[in-house]
Amino acid sequence: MKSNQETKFKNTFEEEVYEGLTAFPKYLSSKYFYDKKGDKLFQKIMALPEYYLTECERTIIEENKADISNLFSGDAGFDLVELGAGDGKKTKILLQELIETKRDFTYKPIDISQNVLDELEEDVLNRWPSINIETEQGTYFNILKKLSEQHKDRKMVIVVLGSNIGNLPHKYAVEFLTTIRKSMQPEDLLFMGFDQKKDPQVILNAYNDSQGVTEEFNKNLLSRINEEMNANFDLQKFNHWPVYDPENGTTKSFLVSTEDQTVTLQNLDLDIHFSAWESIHTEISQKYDDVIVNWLAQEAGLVVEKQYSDPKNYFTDYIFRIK
Ligand code: AVJ
Repeated sequence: MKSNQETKFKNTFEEEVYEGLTAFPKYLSSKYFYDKKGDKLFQKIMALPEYYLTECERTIIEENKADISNLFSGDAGFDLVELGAGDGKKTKILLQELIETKRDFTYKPIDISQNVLDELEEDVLNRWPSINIETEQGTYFNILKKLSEQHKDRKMVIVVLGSNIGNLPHKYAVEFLTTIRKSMQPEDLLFMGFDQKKDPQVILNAYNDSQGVTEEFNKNLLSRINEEMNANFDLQKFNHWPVYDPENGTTKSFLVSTEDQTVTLQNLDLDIHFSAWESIHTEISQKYDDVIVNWLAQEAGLVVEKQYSDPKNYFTDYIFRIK
C-alpha cells in the first residue's frame, strides 16, 4: 500500500475493510467478528446444540484430563500458555485437575480481547485464589514473537483449543505452526484442537443454527463497520450463507446481497456497489483429518506425539513436539 493511501486509514481494520470491499470478489476478515458484541455472540454459539465443537472438546478434556496433565507436568514446573483463551470453560477442567494433583504451574492466558481476559482472571482467582495467573492481551503473532525472544528456564506448554486454527487457509496455518515451533524447545508441548471432517449436514448445521445466532455473528461484521466507519449497511439486505466442500474440508461463510444496492462508508469516503446476489466472503472454518494434520505438522517442523478424540470422532486434540 502506498504511503499517501496509508494516511487515510485510522487503523488496520479500516485499511482491511477498504481492501476487501474494493476487491473482486469481495471479502472481509473473520478476525473482526470479535468486538464486545461479537465476543458475547460467540459465547452464545459455543452453547448452541448444533455447535458440537465445544461439547466434543469438553468431553475429550474431561475424559483424558489425568493423562493430559501428566504429560504437561513432567517432573518439574511449567508455564501453561493459552492462545485465544476466551472464557476458558474447557481449560478450567484442566486447571482443576492440575490444582488437585498439586502441580507447579503458571497459567498464562492470552487473548485479543482485554475484556474477556479481565472476566477470565476474576473467575479463575475466585475459584482458585492461590493459582499463579498472568494474563496478556495481544494478537497471536505479537505474543508468540515475545515468547520466543524471552529467555526460557521453564518448560512451556502452549494450548490452542476450539479449532481456532481453522480460520487460517493451510498456507497460513503452516506459518502459524512454524512461528509456534520456533518458540518451542525440545521438552515443550503444543496441545491443539482440530475439528474433523464429518457428515456435511452436521457441519452445515453448526454454521447455520436454527436460532440464527451464527447469522447475527456473521452480520455483526457489518454492524461494526456501520458503527466504527459511519456506514449504512442494511443487515436485512444480506443473507447469511455457509457452504461446506467435502473435497477439501473447507467451510466458507458468506454474506450475500439480496438486491442491487450501494452502501456508503463515510469515514473511508467510500461508496460500495453490490449487484443483486453478489457475495462477501467472511470466514473459513477448515475441517481436518489425520493426514492433513500430520502434513501441516511436518511442514512446520513438528511431530504428533499423541492424540485424543471424542466417541464420534467429530473433534481431535493433538499433542505436538518439535522434530
Ligand atoms: C472460533 C474459529 C473456531 O470457525 O468454528 C463459529 C468461529 N464461526 N461459528 C469456527 C465461528 C461461526 C469458530 N472458531
